[in-house]
Amino acid sequence: MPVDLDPSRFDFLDIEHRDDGVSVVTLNRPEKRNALNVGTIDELVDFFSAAPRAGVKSVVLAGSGNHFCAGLDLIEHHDADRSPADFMHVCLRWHEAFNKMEYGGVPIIAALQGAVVGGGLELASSAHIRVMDDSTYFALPEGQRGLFTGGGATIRVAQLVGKANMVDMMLTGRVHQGQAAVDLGLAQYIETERSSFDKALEIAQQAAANLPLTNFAICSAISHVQNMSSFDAAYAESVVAGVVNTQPAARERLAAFADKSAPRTRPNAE
Ligand code: 1HE
Repeated sequence: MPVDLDPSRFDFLDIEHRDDGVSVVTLNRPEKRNALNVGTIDELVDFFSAAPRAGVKSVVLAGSGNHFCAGLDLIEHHDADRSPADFMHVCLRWHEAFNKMEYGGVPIIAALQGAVVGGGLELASSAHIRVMDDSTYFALPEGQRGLFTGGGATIRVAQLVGKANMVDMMLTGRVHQGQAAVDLGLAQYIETERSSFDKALEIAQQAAANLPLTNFAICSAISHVQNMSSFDAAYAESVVAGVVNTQPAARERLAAFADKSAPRTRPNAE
């Protein structure tokens, strides 16, 4: 693993590079409920800027302790007594981190427990897949605190749950949990028998077995295409497919399908 992703460089993130190509990135301030201070955001920018070029095949994003993330570090924010321009720059840095995640091309699976609130939900919604368990709950308490979202919730949370549900969450502080949260679109998986981490790791291992260029397209092109007109999106999709679907390693996988050595796509029960 290149030196710029050496775990010792990170103070606010615990990083484990596993032999299977999965890197586990864990917010490491459980005593602060993993609230996002400036240092943590800086390290997320650093990690996710380098990950696509460092051979990281997929990432499990986790929080230590009983809560995934309590959002903006409200104490740091209070003590800093920021000007409007100061806080705008804080938010721009959050966007830098979260855009690196969403558009970076490396699959990120969020393992969620306890509170996933405010900026914690903005962080989770920048991952490509979210896994929750019985303890997980989602909320946007900014409305009650006299604040507004600044880390991309108006984009990503609104895309997940729809505008009306996001407005409801912000106006009323409504908390979503359990299967209802999955049905709303906040998570794709809910684990009741084991931890969200175990399931997230399993998914990350599955994703790591895909071809890197294919994963790059899945975890970059789909997001970019959503920002385009249908006309331009069709063009971009064709160009990406031209590159991805003719890569030598994909030809090998197609040959395995043709000679019947590759598994067929069938329901899990079969
Ligand atoms: C914090 C933070 C924080 C906890 N910033 N320090 N987010 C919120 O409004 C959520 C605020 N947090 C909470 O509602 C609760 O802490 C929890 C429900 C997440 C957890 O409750 P609990 O009882 O386990 O912990 P606690 O006793 O509230 O907090 C434990 C410690 O964590 C305590 O520090 P201590 O030094 O007094 O022990 C808390 O101060 C600290 N802590 N949450 C700083 N958020 C770009 S805009 C983004 C907008 C937002 O994200 S607004 C924030 C929304």
